[in-house]
Amino acid sequence: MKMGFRWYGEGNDTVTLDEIRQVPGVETIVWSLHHKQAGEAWGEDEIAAQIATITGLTAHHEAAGITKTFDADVVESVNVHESIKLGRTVLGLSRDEAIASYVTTIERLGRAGVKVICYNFMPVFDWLRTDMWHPLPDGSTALFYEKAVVDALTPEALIADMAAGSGGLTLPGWEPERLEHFAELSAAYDGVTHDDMYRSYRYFLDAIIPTCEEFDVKMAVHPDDPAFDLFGWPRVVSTKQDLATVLSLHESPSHGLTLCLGSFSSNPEADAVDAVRTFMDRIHFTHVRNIRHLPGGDFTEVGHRASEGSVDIVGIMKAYAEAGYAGYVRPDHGRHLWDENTTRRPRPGYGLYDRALGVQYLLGLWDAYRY
Ligand code: DNO
Repeated sequence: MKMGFRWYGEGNDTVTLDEIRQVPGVETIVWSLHHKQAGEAWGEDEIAAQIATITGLTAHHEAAGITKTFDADVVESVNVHESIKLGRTVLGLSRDEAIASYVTTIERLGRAGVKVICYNFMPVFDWLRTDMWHPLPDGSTALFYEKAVVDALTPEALIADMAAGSGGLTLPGWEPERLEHFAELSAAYDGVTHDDMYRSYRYFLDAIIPTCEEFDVKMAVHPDDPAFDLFGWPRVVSTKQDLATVLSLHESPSHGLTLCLGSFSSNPEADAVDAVRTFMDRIHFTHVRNIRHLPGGDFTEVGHRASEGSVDIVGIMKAYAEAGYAGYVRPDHGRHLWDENTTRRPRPGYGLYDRALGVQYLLGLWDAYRY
């Protein structure tokens, strides 16, 4: 198992690489080129520059005797254009044009040494919460999902709300350029079924997997978050059955999962440990975090420790350790602690401290079960 930590890039993250360097056990920086739009091919030079920033040490490090380095094996995310999910031209781009750009990006990332690409297949937008700074009893804040709020809101109002809560930073998968076309996108999903989505998904995989195999890149789909349909749009990576269906669309080992246990567990019926054990061979990357279910379909995010929430984090890490899991892992959304609630104001869920605590908890369990 290789421990990773998500980083949004210089000038785009309140956390620095030098801070992450001091979190014991972190070997991999999970990165992306966040300015790239879905459907746009990533340039070789910009890929090389970002990898150099992540993996390199400067004269300042040398002078200070700092030698610890990271690898840049995991990219999260390369976003999938809506035309690919819909199987037709949308926002002026045909699905085959969008796929051609995606293939170019895979090839360039593979040549640059990237091993895993995380992505999602959610209609219109990525993860969703109703409050980014929900107060917890200990004075920290965390991401919160209130079902009644989502049920009562239009997607447009929700987007305005999330944009306001994001502290001016772009949320992953919520590129402003894409949201400008929200009405068109929303209409494009009218009448689209889950089966239609699976058909488009298979077409996408058939088109990209040969390149993944050639360049030794593993595609790793992230579950829907939350893991159920929203606003009547078809989400196809939510339940255990969905994960099995998705994996059956292409048998190549280059097609696997980013098993995000927090997202998967947002459906109270989900059994996270069972999913880990069932899909172990196809898990290339995993996000391990905890949430607590509340009455009425709400949930709050909490610290990583099992007893803080509803997700069996101990059982999850035991399952990985017993299988000798060799893929990548990262802690996920942390609470916001200490100066993060006052001066630092990180990206919601992506502060430094609680994720650093999470790393230590996950590695503690791994070490205890592994040796
Ligand atoms: C949320 C993240 C997701 C994830 C994408 C993958 O914090 O886990 O935004 O990166 O869904 O494409």
